[in-house]
Amino acid sequence: MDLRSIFTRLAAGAFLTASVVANAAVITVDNTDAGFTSSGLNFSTYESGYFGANYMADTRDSAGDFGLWDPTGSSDWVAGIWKVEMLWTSGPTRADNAAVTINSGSSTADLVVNQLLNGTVWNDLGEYSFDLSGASVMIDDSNSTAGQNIIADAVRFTFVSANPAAPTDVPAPGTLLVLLGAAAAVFRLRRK
Ligand SMILES: [Ca+2]
Ligand SMILES: [Ca+2]
Repeated sequence: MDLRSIFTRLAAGAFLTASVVANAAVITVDNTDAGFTSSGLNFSTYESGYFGANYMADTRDSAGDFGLWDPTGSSDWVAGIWKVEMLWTSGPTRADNAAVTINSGSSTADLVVNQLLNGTVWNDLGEYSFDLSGASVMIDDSNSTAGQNIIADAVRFTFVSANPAAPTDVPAPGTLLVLLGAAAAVFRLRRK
């Protein structure tokens, strides 16, 4: 095999690896999906660039509005590290301080998202370690002031890696000392 064909095969292998990564589990939860729940939000198609059939906007001056995306109903959902991205539509009344809570199932991370910026594109909210159950992303209007509204459209979860497992097959230090002691005893017996 000449160098050129080796490089061609290496390139094909790299491409295959890249495509496997690209095809890793991606779960998109839209505001019209079963995994989405909300309170105080209204459907809208007023601004373009939404994901799916529509998006939802809050009622501004009434408090307690929220939208929640739960990916755990998907057959692709597993415990592990997932990248979280959120899409909203652009508009002049968007909240610049939307409260977003990432719930891992056993702990939460609080973010503040500026929805006046980067509308209609997937916005990277970071990578988080999630449990098998209880995982969700929630947006609410607890930071919003009069005239601001939060937008709930779609959240995309992309699998990154499994959670690192705790080692289970390493002998405890005491076990190792017992083994060394036994080896020394055998050695002494042989010398006798
Ligand atoms: Ca939508
Ligand atoms: Ca509100």
